[in-house]
Amino acid sequence: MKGTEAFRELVPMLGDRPVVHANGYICRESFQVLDREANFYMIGSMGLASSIGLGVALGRQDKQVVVFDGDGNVLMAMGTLAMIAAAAPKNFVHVVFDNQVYESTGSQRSLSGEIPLEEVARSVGYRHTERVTKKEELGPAFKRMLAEQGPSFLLVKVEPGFNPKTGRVTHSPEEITARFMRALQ
Ligand SMILES: Cc1ncc(C[n+]2csc(CCOP(=O)(O)OP(=O)(O)O)c2C)c(N)n1
Ligand SMILES: [Mg+2]
Repeated sequence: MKGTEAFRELVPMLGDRPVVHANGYICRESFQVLDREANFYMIGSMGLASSIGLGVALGRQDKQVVVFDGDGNVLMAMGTLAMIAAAAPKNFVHVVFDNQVYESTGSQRSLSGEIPLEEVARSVGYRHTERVTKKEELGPAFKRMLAEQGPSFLLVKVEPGFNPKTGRVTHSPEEITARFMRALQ
């Protein structure tokens, strides 16, 4: 499945849950499918969506918080997986779109072909982890993630194939922050 297909499948299932996005194409794909006030787009800083999502989950335990992450982002911030597992927020759902490359910067190969990231998450102590490779498995797997106690980790294997003509997130970082905080109120 293509990344865009995966986003089209998951976005309608989000309800009003806050979603923290990793930088690059993850933000851009999701923004293209549906821009939501409850979307926080991390523009620029790679690796930090998971720690921002952890902060939101700990601060707002009444909300289920979703992180849309990339394989390169997770590899860059692997220590954050341990931090999330140790803090063990029940309301934390980590979704990783794994295309095995750093697609946003020219598709340099990442290590996720050799290192199963959901196994890493399981080893450090995420309560629920799954890997999905087929499009028809994705919706049911995400539904299970939303129903389970977290922290949960869903690895979604996608083919690289982002359309570079897809626009960028047009909101400024200040606007993104203000909207996101409004959506959390
Ligand atoms: C600290 C830092 N290093 C490098 C970059 C450049 N950069 C932006 S997106 C990206 C690739 C992200 O890879 P991945 O998480 O796998 O997402 P994909 O692009 O494959 O969707 C890189 C290297 C950056 N923005 N910040
Ligand atoms: Mg990638």
